[in-house]
Amino acid sequence: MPEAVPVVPRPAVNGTGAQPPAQGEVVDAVVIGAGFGGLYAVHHLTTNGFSVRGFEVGGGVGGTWYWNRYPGARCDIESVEYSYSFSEELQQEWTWTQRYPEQPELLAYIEHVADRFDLRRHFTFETRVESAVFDEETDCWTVTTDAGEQVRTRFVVTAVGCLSSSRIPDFPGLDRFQGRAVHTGRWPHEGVDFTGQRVALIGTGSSGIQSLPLIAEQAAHVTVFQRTPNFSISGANQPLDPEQVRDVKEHYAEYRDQARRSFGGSMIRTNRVSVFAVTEEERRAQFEARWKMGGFAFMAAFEDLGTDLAANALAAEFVSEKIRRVVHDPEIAERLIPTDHPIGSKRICVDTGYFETFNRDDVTLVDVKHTPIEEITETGVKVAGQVHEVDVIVFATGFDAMTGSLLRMDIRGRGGLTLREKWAAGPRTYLGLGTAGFPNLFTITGPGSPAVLSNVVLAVEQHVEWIVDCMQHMQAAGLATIEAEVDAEDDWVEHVNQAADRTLYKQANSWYLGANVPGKPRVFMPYAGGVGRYRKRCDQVAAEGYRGFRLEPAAPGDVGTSGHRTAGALAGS
Ligand code: N01
Repeated sequence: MPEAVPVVPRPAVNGTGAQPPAQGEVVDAVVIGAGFGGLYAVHHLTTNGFSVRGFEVGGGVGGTWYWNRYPGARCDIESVEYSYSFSEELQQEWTWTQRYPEQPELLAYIEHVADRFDLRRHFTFETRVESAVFDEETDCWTVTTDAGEQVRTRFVVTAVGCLSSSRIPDFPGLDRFQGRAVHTGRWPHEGVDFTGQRVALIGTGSSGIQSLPLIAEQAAHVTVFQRTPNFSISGANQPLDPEQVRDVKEHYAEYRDQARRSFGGSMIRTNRVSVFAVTEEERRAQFEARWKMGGFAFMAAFEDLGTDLAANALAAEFVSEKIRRVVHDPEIAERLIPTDHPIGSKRICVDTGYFETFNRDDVTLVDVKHTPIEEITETGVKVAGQVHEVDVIVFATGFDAMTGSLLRMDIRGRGGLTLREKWAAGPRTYLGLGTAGFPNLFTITGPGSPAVLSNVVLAVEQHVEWIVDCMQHMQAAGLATIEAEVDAEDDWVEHVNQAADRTLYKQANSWYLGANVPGKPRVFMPYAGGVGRYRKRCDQVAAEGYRGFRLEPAAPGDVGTSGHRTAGALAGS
């Protein structure tokens, strides 16, 4: 029986920058990113005795909520659900004020978590990980940052976020624009004062839809450049009722358990009835009731809305009617109604007053589907030969989703294979957690996992807990590496595809498929088989000795004195 792998003593960490990084130090894990995933990874790893270095590009914690500070930025999952469940004390002591929290409240929550669990000291901020290279001799990764620091580590845990690589399309003339240009996903911390400004808003996904009403309130004029209309449902946002908060807090364990076993990772209950099994009157009543609930609850009105095109069309028609009723100008209403994709096949937008904003005299809608943006000029945005003159351009043009931030780093596994090479035709993972050829690399909310189709906070908790359990198992069993097997990975990729084929997701040109990035392989990246089923599968794999992963002890004679390679042994080598 091999002896337990010693854990290296906690390394000197840079934290808020007070301590200089030690060159060449060795840790158990490097965690990349200080959003929801990275913070919990660092917390769970360190409380279980692992030594950790964290790196974060931003100047503080928060991830998505650090960067997305545009007006109207808020979550589309209810606050009482979009929060950590790992600490009962935390759940009880934090009180949300709104049904869908705004960015400042979300950031305040994450900062509170970082302070409460003293997590900042493990991170080096304003530092980008440039590369991670696996050394087969020592079973160790070398992580290099843009500050030139190198850290050797047994494990690399990426928590880089699925929507963190913001993207401005390559519009000709972009550099010539003399006004101000901002991207919603990299919003200036000091805010943008739109008072008296003529604004171009390019993009009508969630970010554009959330920001338009507030920008329009301030600006002199907003021109919205729409390529594809989107389905959006009012969030019916409101201050939280203290009674409801009390109830949730009282029954948190039960609610969380329900969410973990659900399809979408939330407490929304799907009405397990086909839309065709009810009368037209009952159908309307159900749609209406769900519409009043607001947000994602609408798509759970009937069980077949996400899988049956005819069922879906009924839901789409109901929402289209709502748009027609809100937007006064029938011609503009028609232009705002999506016709090219089933409702829900792109992530539903949850808005506050989006469609109403088009009734304002100072808001203009410009179609850029049939006549795409030709160029950005010194003074504005040119479409169909006409320059729309503006002072500010807001790019709400989205992200290189799910793989962008991973592939931006130079990650090299066995034989020097780069992750970019391996994923050239689309990401390939086993359970979204690991990828063959890259031992001891874990991807929190990686492609092939359901994270982006669910409540991402519960999703990251599940991944972090699975990863730390696995590392503890390896520690106890004296194992040096864990790596996805090619066969298991192939099977999982096929399973992910089949799960998507049972839905309508592939019928939209969405970021789920990489369709928003020219040249990106068209592969449906998230797992659409449901959060509950996915969790069961991950647990089963672990219970069966990490079936589908190859676990290996260190070769005798290699680094380390106890017959297996360890960070501790490496630290002393
Ligand atoms: O990005 P998007 P997003 N010319 O990719 C348009 C999450 N999120 O930042 O659809 C003209 O959805 C593009 O047009 P098209 C949420 O998961 C959550 O809005 O490609 N237009 C589209 O309209 C969401 O799904 C919240 O034809 C161009 C827009 O830009 C995800 O982030 C809030 C263009 C991009 O929409 C992404 O949302 C915000 C071009 N060349 C975001 N290129 C919450 O509520 C792109 N577009 C929690």
